[in-house]
Formats: sequence, C-alpha cells, structure tokens
Amino acid sequence: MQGIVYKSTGSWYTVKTEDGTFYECRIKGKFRIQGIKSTNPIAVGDVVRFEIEELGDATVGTISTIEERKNYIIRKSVNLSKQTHIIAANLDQVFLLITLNNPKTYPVFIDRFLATAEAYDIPVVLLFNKVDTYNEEELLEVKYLAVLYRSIGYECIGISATTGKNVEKVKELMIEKTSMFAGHSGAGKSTLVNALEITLELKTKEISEQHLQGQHTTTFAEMYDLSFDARIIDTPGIKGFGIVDMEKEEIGDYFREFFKLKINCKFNNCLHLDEPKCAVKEALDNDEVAWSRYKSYVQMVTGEEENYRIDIHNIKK
Ligand SMILES: Nc1nc2c(ncn2[C@@H]2O[C@H](COP(=O)(O)OP(=O)(O)OP(=O)(O)O)[C@@H](O)[C@H]2O)c(=O)[nH]1
Ligand SMILES: [Mg+2]
Ligand SMILES: [Zn+2]
Repeated sequence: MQGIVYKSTGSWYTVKTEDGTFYECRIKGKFRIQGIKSTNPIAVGDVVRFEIEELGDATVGTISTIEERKNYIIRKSVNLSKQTHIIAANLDQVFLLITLNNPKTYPVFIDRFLATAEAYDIPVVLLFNKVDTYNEEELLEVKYLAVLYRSIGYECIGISATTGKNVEKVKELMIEKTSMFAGHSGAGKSTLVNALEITLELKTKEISEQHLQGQHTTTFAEMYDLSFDARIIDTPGIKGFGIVDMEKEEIGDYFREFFKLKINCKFNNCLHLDEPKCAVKEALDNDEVAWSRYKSYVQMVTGEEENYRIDIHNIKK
C-alpha cells in the first residue's frame, strides 16, 4: 500500500492512503536514508509504502520504503548540534508566522529561515500575525519589514488569526497546495489553522497558560486536510534555526538581493566580507541593502551559531 504521512510521533506514523483510510505504521529496524543524517528518517509529508498486518484487534502497518522527496525543510536539532531534524517533506510553500512580541521574532531568525527555504527551493510567504495587538510604533515596524521583504521578492501579509483579518487572503494562496506553518512557539500557528477551518479546534495556548513561557502547545507536526482543497502542516514552535549543509560560498546565493548583485563584485567567489570592490557592500553603503540582512548573512557565514539559539523567552527587552 502507499500513502502520505500525516503525523509522526517518533515511533508511530499515521499514514493516509488514497482512499482516505488512516493507518498507524511503524518502521522496521534501522531505517536510514542515504545522505541525510537526521533524528527522524521519515517526516510528515513523506510518501511511503507499507504492508499491513493484524495485531490483536488492530491493523498496523510496517513502512518498507519512502519515495523520493520533492523537497524538505530541515534544521539542526536543538541539543545535538550534529544531528538534523526534517520538519516536513514535499511542500508547495511555507508560511512563516512572525510576531513583534509575545513572542518576539528577530530578523536573524527570519533570514536564516528564508535562506534555508531558498536552498531547498521552497517558496515562503511571510505572515505578520497579531496585528490586532500592535501599537502605532509596532505597526510601523511591521510596515518597514513588509516593505523590506517585498523588495527582496517575498510576499508579506499582515494578519490576525483571532480577528480573522486577511485570513481569506491566506486561504486563497493555499488552494490546491500543501503548505506548512512555521514560527516561534506562541506565534499563532495553530490558532491560524483553527481560523481557516473552525471545525478543527486544534489545541492552542490558553490565556491562563501564557505565563508558561517556552512551553510548546503543539508537540508534533501534523497535516490536516482542509475543506477548501488545501493541506496544512501545523508544526511545533522553533526557537532557533540552525542551518544545515551550506558551504560558506553558497550562503550569499540564498540571500536573493545579494545573489543579484554578486555579478558586479570584483571577485566571482566574493564572500562580501572584506573583499575590495564588493557590490553587496557598496549597496549596503548606499542603503540599497538592509543592515539587518547583512548582519544575518555575516552571522551565518562566520558560523556564529550560538547566538541564534538563545532562548527567545529569556531575553528581557
Ligand atoms: N491577539 C491575538 N492573539 C493571538 C493571535 N494569534 C494567536 N494568538 C494567541 O497566541 C497564543 C498562542 O497561539 P498558538 O496558536 O497556540 O501558537 P502556536 O504558534 O501554535 O504555538 P506552539 O504550538 O507552541 O508552537 C494563543 O493564546 C492565541 O490565542 C492574534 O492574531 N491576535
Ligand atoms: Mg501550535
Ligand atoms: Zn561581494
């Protein structure tokens, strides 16, 4: 039988076949995928083949093979820096939920995420959530960020998952596609899924639990079929986004505006750091490239991996 993985809890995988039946499946023995060293060999979105057997009253499956992935989104595991974790596979697009506070999303997190998605060829749409809670100054900041990221080529939408503002716009982009919601814990991913499909009633952080900082409400990635011909993968919040398998020399190619300028750098292997006649640095001096983007880039190239992983909840503003 063949199906798509809708949920993975570590040892069990929920697989949906084409006729709409869900099967609980396991992996037999050690299951390794060539070339990828990850903590989870199979991720939500994977297409797998499996055999079923009767186990007492239940029918369970054993996954035998996994079909080649169209793409996947991967990051370094939080504690095991050498290990990687595949968040989801076979995506048409990712929506990154950004909040200015509760929790605060820093530009470096956005940029790391965008570069990784660019490397794996996955389109990203930026959703600035909780606009109903922002004061004038914060709304200006949203506007600034939206103008910046639009100029680089990313679609940006200001939304409110609780009031429903612009949720229809998000819906329109999701039709006929498999999408994923990503972002820090508390950014409102599950709330937005609920806003898209009110019958789902996914667990979201209760107001009474909001003081429990750093607690994830969603603990496993899970895919849902939505009534408007769309599939969404809700994921647990991520704190940091460690980049995986990127050579220093290629990171600049995943910053779209840098990539466009690179042809004008004196050296074709320019890292845009201290090289003479660097078009990126010239653009930076002329305010044609944003300092926040350049800072994120330098952090990634020089391998300052620690900083991004600071617990965002421990930062006092
Ligand atoms: N005011 C306001 N609150 C929101 C909005 N979106 C989400 N929230 C609240 O933010 C809190 C966190 O929302 P969740 O949907 O649980 O966040 P999450 O991103 O799924 O978090 P994890 O599952 O831990 O990754 C909840 O109390 C929501 O009600 C919004 O647009 N406006
Ligand atoms: Mg959630
Ligand atoms: Zn350069």
